[in-house]
Amino acid sequence: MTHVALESTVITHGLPYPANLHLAHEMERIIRDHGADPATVAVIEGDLIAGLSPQQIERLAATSDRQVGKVSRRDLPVVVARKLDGATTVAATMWIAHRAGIEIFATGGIGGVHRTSGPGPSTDISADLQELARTPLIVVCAGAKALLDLPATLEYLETHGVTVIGYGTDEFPAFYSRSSGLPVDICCNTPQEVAEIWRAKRGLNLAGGLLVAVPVPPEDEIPAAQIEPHIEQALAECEAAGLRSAEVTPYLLRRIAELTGDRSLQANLALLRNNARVAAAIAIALDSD
Ligand code: PSU
Ligand code: MN
Repeated sequence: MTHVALESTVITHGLPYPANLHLAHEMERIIRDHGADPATVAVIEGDLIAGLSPQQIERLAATSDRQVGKVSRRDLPVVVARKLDGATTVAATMWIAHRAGIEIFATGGIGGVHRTSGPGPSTDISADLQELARTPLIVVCAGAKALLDLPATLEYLETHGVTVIGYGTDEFPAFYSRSSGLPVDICCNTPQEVAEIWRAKRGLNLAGGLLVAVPVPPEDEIPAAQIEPHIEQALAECEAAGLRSAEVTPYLLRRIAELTGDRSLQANLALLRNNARVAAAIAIALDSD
């Protein structure tokens, strides 16, 4: 069995209904069509699940107004103890997927180091980055949104020993945009190349994950200059509203989606489908050694 894990915060907090529901089912279908098995991850009534049923996906997707909490590593003991539902972030999905014996995970954008308007570095650093440093899983993403401090995000990953692979690119992609001007550690052009690096990492017993960054398909790209004014507006509104901690990312995601309209939603859906394809191909390559 070659499983590809999928997260659920993107379903509850990252995309509007019903596009989120269709996308969640579509990513599973793409993975199956490539000969691998999807495992969408979430917490349901306190149980950690790697492989939601279609009904469970529907239940998460249809919850409006964030009735289902966003669950990162620190929230896991709380939702388990209280037998709650929870939508897992990249960090919590990695932890649960690894525990279930899964080696690869497809998502859209990872969390990172937030931008700061004041002096000095930001202290808002997503738990996704820590998780990449400690949990052994291949994470396929489209980079990270430019609402984050991308140079600081890549430096954090470097400091913590996370190899960043550009898939068909030398640059770290910026989610809606294919390039950020920031170099990745290594470029791979085939699933086999990624599988070889993963095997070497395992053979060396090196802790932590491997980040595979895949640019959004060219036809769905939104140039950085078009997104940037909207990002700046959303960041200013977020600061004015005094939002902190786990509220920041969902607020920014929602606001940028509102400000950029249908085009950003289409780009978001396209890159998620693309990442499901790439992750499934890598999963098959891992399986055939
Ligand atoms: N970035 C996106 N889309 C998302 C997320 C981030 O472009 O859906 C979600 C992911 O689940 C990610 C989480 O793990 O937000 C990060 O939240 P925070 O920054 O609070 O760690
Ligand atoms: Mn944060």
